[in-house]
This record gives sequence, C-alpha cells and structure tokens, in this order.
Amino acid sequence: MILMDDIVRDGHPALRKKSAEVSLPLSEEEKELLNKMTEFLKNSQDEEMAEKYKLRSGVGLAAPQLGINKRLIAIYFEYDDKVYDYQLVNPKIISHSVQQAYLANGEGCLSVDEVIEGYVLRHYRVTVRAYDPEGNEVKLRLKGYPAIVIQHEIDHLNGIMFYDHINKDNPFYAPEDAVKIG
Ligand code: UDB
Ligand code: ZN
Repeated sequence: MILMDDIVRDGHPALRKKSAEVSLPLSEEEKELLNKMTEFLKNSQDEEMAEKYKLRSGVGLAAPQLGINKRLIAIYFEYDDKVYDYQLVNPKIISHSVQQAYLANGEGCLSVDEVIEGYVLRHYRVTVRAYDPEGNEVKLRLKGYPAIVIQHEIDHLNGIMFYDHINKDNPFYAPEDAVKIG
C-alpha cells in the first residue's frame, strides 16, 4: 500500500516536470498503480487506517506525486452526498467558465508539508475529457469544489503547484465576482 513516505515532497524534480501522455489501453502495471492510488485515498479517509499509518486525509492524487511522470490521476471523496470516484488517464480541460472560484481556507497539498496561506483562483466550472483505465472516453462536467480538486490534480501533470496561483502582492486577493467555497 501507498504510505506518506511514498509521496514525494516539494523540491522533488518530478513535481516540476510536464508528465507524459499514457498510451491506451493501460498496462496491468499502470492499472495497478491507479488502484493503489485510489486505495490510498480511501485508506486516508478511514479513521482507523489514517491513524495507524499516519495518513493525511487525501481527496486526490496524481502520479507525479509518487515520482512517476505519467498523466494519471485518482480522485476519491464524498461531497454534497455524492461520491466522486475517478481514475483518469490523460485528462484535459476542454472548456471552462469565465467565472472563478476559490476555497475560503486556501489549499494544501499532500506533497507540501507547510501551510501556505492565500487564495488559489481557479475556474468555477470545468469540462474535462479523459479516458478510463479501459480506454473508454469519459467527459466530466464539474463545478465548485469537485472542479477545484480536478484542476489541482491536472496542475500536477503540468508541473504546477497550488501556491503558484497565489497572488504575490496580496495572497488574499480575489475578484468581486469569484465564488468563495466553504
Ligand atoms: C488533499 N485534503 O488531499 F474539506 F474530509 C488535501 C490535503 C492536502 C489537506 C491532504 C483535503 O482537502 N481533504 C479534505 C477536505 C475536506 C474534507 C475532507 C477531506 N489535497 C489533494 C492533493 O494534494 N492532491 O495533489 C489537496 C486539495 C486542495 C484543493 C484540492 C485538493
Ligand atoms: Zn497536490
């Protein structure tokens, strides 16, 4: 199973590389990797497992965070009584709202141990085209918190960290019309 020690931390070169597209269908090894990533997220949200293995409660994980520069992400969380459970290959934002959104408490990252304060402005709505592990095309339309999670994970595939989006002069800058979440 994946543990916190398997997750590379800020400063590791894998977090700043642009990851490579993956060819479909996935190899058994790549499918296994995605299953382990989803299992980590589930374990991290299970009180007993999280305590026993000292896991931070994760909602999403990208392969570069394991030092593997492939365009693979796993997402798992419950929000508004809905389960968001995705294993995505080569995800791409194909359209997005002009309207922006940000988390009231800012963001963190499983690869960043420090707290970095400030608003991370993202698209409020995104449409993402990706493939599932079997090679079927999937199209996701997400808004609000789920849209923020997927943008955070796709950023990792492009070597972008959440704090890159924080305004240097005023970390808490947000346009009037941006949606504040949480
Ligand atoms: C997270 N988890 O997994 F509101 F039950 C964050 C960490 C960095 C704090 C572990 C998180 O936000 N959990 C959470 C939030 C809730 C209720 C709840 C659990 N990530 C994923 C990550 O680093 N992926 O690369 C950071 C998130 C910040 C915004 C979106 C992803
Ligand atoms: Zn992250």
